[in-house]
Amino acid sequence: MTDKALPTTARVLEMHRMMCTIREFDEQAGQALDSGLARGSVHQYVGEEAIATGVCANLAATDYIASYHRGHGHSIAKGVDPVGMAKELLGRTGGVCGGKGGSMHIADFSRGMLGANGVVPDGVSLAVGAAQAVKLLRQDRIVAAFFGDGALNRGPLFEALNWARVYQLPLLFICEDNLYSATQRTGAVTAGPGGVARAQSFDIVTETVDGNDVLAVDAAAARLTARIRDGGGPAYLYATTYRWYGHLAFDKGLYRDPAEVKSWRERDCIARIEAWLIGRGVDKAALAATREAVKRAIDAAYEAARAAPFPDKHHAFTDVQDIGGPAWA
Ligand SMILES: Cc1ncc(C[n+]2csc(CCOP(=O)(O)OP(=O)(O)O)c2C)c(N)n1
Ligand SMILES: [Mg+2]
Repeated sequence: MTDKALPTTARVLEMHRMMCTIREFDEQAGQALDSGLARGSVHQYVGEEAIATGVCANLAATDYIASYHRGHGHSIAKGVDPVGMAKELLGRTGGVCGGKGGSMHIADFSRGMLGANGVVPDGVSLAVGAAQAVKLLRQDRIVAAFFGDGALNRGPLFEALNWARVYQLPLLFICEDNLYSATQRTGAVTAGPGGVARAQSFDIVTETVDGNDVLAVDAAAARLTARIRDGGGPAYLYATTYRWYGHLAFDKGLYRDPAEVKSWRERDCIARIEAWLIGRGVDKAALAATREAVKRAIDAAYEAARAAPFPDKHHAFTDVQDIGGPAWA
């Protein structure tokens, strides 16, 4: 897609379905944590769906992504099966990581999803390594690294930007700025001119988009990924957005002004694209049917997860990195 060509209705309908799928998955992920079915932590992506959707719409199955703690949306948009993800959240067999990783460790190499990551912002370090490998092996693929605004004040991001630019790696950085790093307003702890300047200081090309506008994200991602595929080196997409819920599913987000939350909910990425589609002549009933079909599919995913057995205890030490055996212990 170029600037001049508006996306086809079919493409936008697909992105709409994807955003609805991500939202429904994470609404139910939050309920699973609240009810004790999911263990550990769950960071919901509700409100931010347009970014993962618009970026991944420009990635091939063979491309790689790396993510962070709020990673369910990126995984689904990259093609990871929601059934395997629901099983993973609930710690069951058939989970994408055998039920042993949970929400923050979802990875599925078969879909190019290199992993969520609980360490801020180590997904970008992983992505640089993957992009370096892609370049050394002369492979025809690119890498996309999603991270939050909390990464803007962490050293590994600067190392990653520097390395990617020095070696002109095929890497798209995507900063999802939802204004908060856990309970802290990021702007209050960020020196300098902000998140875009961070990348510009490494001479990396940047674009800024309204991250709640999936068409804007799609168009910017199309331009930047085309540039990267042409050998133009790394690029950086800065997308502004907002998470509807607390940092974790059980955080009520009381540190946020309710008026601020309300104003961002009014900018809902799904409602916006539905209005656009209706303007294109799509029937309201067709959009409602998509939402219902998505709900049924996600209900079935969590139902399958609840029905699946926990992993056998004899598998507790499989898939675990060998760090040296008894001598190390
Ligand atoms: C190295 C490191 N320090 C601190 C934390 C604790 N922590 C978890 S999430 C988070 C804030 C992240 O904010 P951001 O990157 O903006 O992502 P968001 O939660 O807003 O999506 C922090 C500080 C961590 N996970 N890793
Ligand atoms: Mg944030």
